[in-house]
Amino acid sequence: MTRQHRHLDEDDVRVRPGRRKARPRSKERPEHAEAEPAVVMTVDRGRFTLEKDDGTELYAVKARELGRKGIVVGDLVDVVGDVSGDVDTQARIVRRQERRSTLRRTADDTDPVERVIVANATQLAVVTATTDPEPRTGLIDRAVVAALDANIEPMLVLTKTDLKPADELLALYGPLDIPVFTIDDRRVPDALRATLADESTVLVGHSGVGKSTLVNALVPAADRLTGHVNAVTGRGRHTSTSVVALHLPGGGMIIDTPGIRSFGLAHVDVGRVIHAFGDLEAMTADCPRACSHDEEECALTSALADDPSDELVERIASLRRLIRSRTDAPDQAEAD
Ligand SMILES: Nc1nc2c(ncn2[C@@H]2O[C@H](COP(=O)(O)OP(=O)(O)OP(=O)(O)O)[C@@H](O)[C@H]2O)c(=O)[nH]1
Ligand SMILES: [Mg+2]
Ligand SMILES: [Zn+2]
Repeated sequence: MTRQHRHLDEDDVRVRPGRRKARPRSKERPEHAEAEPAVVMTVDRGRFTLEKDDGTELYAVKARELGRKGIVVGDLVDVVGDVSGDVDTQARIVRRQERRSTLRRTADDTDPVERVIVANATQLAVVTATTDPEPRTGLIDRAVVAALDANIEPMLVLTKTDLKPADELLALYGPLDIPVFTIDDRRVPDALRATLADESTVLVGHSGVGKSTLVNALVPAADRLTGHVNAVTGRGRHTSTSVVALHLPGGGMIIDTPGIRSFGLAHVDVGRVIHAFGDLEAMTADCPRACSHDEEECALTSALADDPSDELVERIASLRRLIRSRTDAPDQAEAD
């Protein structure tokens, strides 16, 4: 709409309010009625790669009317303009569909700026190497909490078991009752493939743990660049620099992300974490108001006194570790 048009409209309203010419939106912007649905596969400095339902890839920018509304990988959008997919043509994203889920993190726990990592994921796989780089349980716990908060199913993928067995991590995370898979020398177990089928799974973890290696094993055509881990520092090289979604051959999507150092949880309400543990939540009916579930007066503490079985002890300890991960100092100071 030009400036002159807008001015005329205002005049109309002022002078003859009852007789303003009706101008249906569809006539004003006929192209929006023809908008086509697409999914965002990559984002690179304001340029988006989209894929239409028929599999056509196209490039697009955000239409001005979207304003500050963020568009991230996984978003379902409506796109207008040249949607032929020809190189050198650009379409415009005019609408963002409602999101099924929004995975966010903040740089640290006091950072008010939330970064949306990905939209519409149904599962989050925390990828952790048994060694090279050394596992850090803080990041695992925090990523699990962020997933639970966002209504995304968490799972663990433990890589490099050919270099070091996963026993310690398996013992630590077993009681949480979330799916755990191990990867021996880059070989993807069938059970992991089955769990990823027809879902939209985002991979999250430190640099060098093998996220892109896993993507390449799952999607032979992916050709994701992989790096190596520095033998002296034990750190990855931050080989992947942007979020990329890929289709799995059997259906579903896998989303590769750049390695992260920490997972700030400033935006998370840990009160929601316990909902993911139905058996434990059922025991919290007699908790004091606003119980953190990590305190002496908590009903879980008395439940433990009644039933001090190893299973319950470990399960409650695991839940409380997750709850505490929100207030523990994040692995900030640790370098990438
Ligand atoms: N021995 C062994 N090496 C692995 C395994 N999985 C991955 N690697 C190696 O680990 C290194 C890092 O792998 P990447 O896939 O680049 O790691 P990434 O998580 O994508 O790292 P960023 O992109 O930096 O976040 C590469 O040299 C891989 O070959 C495994 O199961 N066993
Ligand atoms: Mg990578
Ligand atoms: Zn409680």
